[in-house]
Amino acid sequence: MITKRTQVGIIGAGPAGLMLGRLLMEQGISSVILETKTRDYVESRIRAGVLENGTVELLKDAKADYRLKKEGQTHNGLEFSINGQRSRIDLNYFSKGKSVIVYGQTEITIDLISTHIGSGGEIIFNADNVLPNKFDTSKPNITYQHNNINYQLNCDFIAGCDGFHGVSRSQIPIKDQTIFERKYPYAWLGILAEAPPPSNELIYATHERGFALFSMRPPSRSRSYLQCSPDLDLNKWPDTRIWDELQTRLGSKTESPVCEGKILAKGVTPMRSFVVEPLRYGHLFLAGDAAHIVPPTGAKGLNLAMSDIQYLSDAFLNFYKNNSTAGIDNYSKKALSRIWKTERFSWWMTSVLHKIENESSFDKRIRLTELEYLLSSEAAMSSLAENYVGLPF
Ligand code: RFL
Ligand code: PHB
Repeated sequence: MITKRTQVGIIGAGPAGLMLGRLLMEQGISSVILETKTRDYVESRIRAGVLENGTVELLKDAKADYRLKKEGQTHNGLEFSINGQRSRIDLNYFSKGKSVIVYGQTEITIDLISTHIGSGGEIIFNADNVLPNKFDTSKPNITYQHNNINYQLNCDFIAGCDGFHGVSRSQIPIKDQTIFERKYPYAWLGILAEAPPPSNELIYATHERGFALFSMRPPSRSRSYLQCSPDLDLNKWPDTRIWDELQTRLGSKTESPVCEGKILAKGVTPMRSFVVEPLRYGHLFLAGDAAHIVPPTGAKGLNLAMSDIQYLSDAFLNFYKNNSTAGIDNYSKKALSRIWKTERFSWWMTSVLHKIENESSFDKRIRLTELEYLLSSEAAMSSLAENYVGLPF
């Protein structure tokens, strides 16, 4: 067993773990990031695409915004399509000057990894059997194997940034976790295609046949999603069927039809809302998808991981620079307050836009009326815009 030492041991090299490692390093605090997958795998995962201003600011602090500044697309509005009838919400106007940036999570991951390694940060990819230990004491450690050699990483704190299926949350005694969860009876079939999107802004569409989302990956690709059954068989969805369904749900009489092109990736994403409380157990802190999941309809998962990391890095900084535990003591409460507001928004966006099987005529009318109200009320549009561009970090 080889013993190593760092100040903060980070489990997971997703956006949360990478951002934490970067921000700590910028403040002179040491960390080691342990990741179970290969670098190639982590850098090719396709996920989020919409960034709030707070996330963009953190990427700047992390010195990982050099490509984002050139390639990110500012979006000042978004569209809703209801049974083919399209309406635009001016996010910039209703949020008093704010906007979102469209830039893929895949690119963010690549940029964070390259900046971190380029500035001497340590990320161990392909680490096996990563396990946080003794985190109920002030001398925790993480054990792992790498290239068949056993390691023990001693640290002051452990950050569990290992996503929903990671090991960190599962090591906290069940009796000390309170879990809040909602599963949705539908999923998303997502595609990335070599084809221009139907509009230069995102379109959230609800239709008799279900929800569809038309997004993009600048400069030239479209990223689209279709509401589908969680057990959808991808073999039964050849490209032509996907394009037809996207076209139908956008509305066949639309002035900007769906452009077809080579489909580069296809995948099914289940939908879930999940929160564990608290986010701290002794010297182990959970952040990002390890602690909470939102359904992707509001584009919030990555952004929420970033606000956790802002609070957690500030807390560690306060500990190391000012010898104060106030930040780490307050981390869970502070992060959960923003998490729950974002959970509410994501649940609401999801519920009003998706069709459920056997929906009663009353429930359907209420759902459509909610959308009609949204698109006709300045107060409702302001509320949507405030949440979509992101509540303050
Ligand atoms: P991640 O990205 O899951 O990273 C966790 C990392 O931990 C590693 N890991 C381990 N490492 C060591 N030891 C173990 N035992 C480990 N177990 C796991 C994993 O390999 C991985 O590298 O979590 P993180 O960092 O908290 O980041 C969260 C975001 O990835 C997630 O919330 C977003 O992608 C959600 N999301 C969206 N968020 C947005 O803000 N805007 C969007 O537009 C948006 N769209 C989406 C999305 C998620 C989607 N899917 C596929 C779930 C669209 C989709 C389709
Ligand atoms: C995406 O571009 O992947 C995306 C955009 C908006 C969402 C979810 C995903 O709400």
